[in-house]
Amino acid sequence: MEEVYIIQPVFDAKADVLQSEAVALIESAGANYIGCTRQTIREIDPATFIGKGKLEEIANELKDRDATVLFNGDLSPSQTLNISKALGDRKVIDRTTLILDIFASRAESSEGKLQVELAQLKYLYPRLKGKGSELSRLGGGIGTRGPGETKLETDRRHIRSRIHALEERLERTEKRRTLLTERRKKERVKTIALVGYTNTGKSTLLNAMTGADVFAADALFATLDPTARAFEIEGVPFLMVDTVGFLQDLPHHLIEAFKSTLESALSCDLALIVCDAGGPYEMQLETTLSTLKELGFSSPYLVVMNKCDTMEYTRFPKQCVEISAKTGAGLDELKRRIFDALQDEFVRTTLFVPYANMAEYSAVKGLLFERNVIYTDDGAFVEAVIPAIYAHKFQNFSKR
Ligand SMILES: Nc1nc2c(ncn2[C@@H]2O[C@H](COP(=O)(O)OP(=O)(O)OP(=O)(O)O)[C@@H](O)[C@H]2O)c(=O)[nH]1
Ligand SMILES: [Mg+2]
Repeated sequence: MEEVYIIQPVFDAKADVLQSEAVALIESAGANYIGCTRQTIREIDPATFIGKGKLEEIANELKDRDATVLFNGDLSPSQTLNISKALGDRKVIDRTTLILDIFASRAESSEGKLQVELAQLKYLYPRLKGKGSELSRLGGGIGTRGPGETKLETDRRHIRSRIHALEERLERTEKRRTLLTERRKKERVKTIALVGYTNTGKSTLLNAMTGADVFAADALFATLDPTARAFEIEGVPFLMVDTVGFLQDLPHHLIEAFKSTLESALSCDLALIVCDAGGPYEMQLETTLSTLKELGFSSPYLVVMNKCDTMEYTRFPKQCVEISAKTGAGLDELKRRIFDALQDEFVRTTLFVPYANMAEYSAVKGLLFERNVIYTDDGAFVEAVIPAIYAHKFQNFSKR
């Protein structure tokens, strides 16, 4: 198993969370974390980011080991090269390379695979400036694995044409997806998007709400591709969409790579921002909101505090919905809150349809959701939920 040693640059108090996340990321990539060095940064060394003295110490500590070094931040191509040289030609990866590697192993849809491979190659290309020695420095493992079982193209001469081909194919899938989104909009099924920090339980919640069987695991970025499942509240069908989790300092061009798939999920009627009630939920919420802002998100949202089963008591503002996707606690309340949040979109009413007008009613009844029908001597009482935009079509049947 690939061994990974972390260099953690320290700018402020955020470093602790970033460091423990890096350990989780290493494990999510199927590698083995072996140790860490922290370096407080007052001034960035343009050549090697951290000081030469520190690099000598690390070189010494690792001299008998074949470990990969993760720099838990973003490095320029030449900094990566210089650190690698200072550590005796050791394999050095940065945070983006590691995250991309996990994304590659998680991508399932063909579009997701294309997006990840494209992001990987675009990131790798300028890092393969030199000839043989720099290429071989990458060796195998993290940073060289493409989506699925593929190995990334690491021949600089071939990368350009591969990038071009991927871009063309993505453009075609994008067009097809836009058509699908438009159709969904026309069918007027309301979509609820699950968004939030990685590992907060979004997929578990999707499964609990819809009876789906989506992969959920104690790993970072278990979900990559948006997945949609249908469910009902009060007889009204909804669509719930699961999305990729966010992370602090998620490299900007990673967001860029997923922008198109995320945008379609985020053009939802309501978003549920899922947080881990027992974790650093303030940071999770902040990260999620700022990432959403970057993506141009503007739909209404509810904040959902998940994993409340792990807490002895909770003290969240009452706007938050407290649930446990695992035990099912609070899910009925969540459904109520979803319905309430969308109340302007629906009219709950009871119609009276005289038997003489049944044909007229039948012609439009596909537009509403019947909850209960009671037949009487001269007609039927229909308890229904009507999408607000169609309310006028039922004016003739308003209850007497
Ligand atoms: N105790 C507890 N654990 C939960 C709850 N919901 C989810 N989990 C666990 O949290 C871990 C992450 O769950 P996922 O549903 O994969 O989380 P996610 O937000 O989809 O994560 P990514 O797709 O990786 O972003 C899993 O180990 C779940 O079993 C909950 O309500 N209580
Ligand atoms: Mg998930």
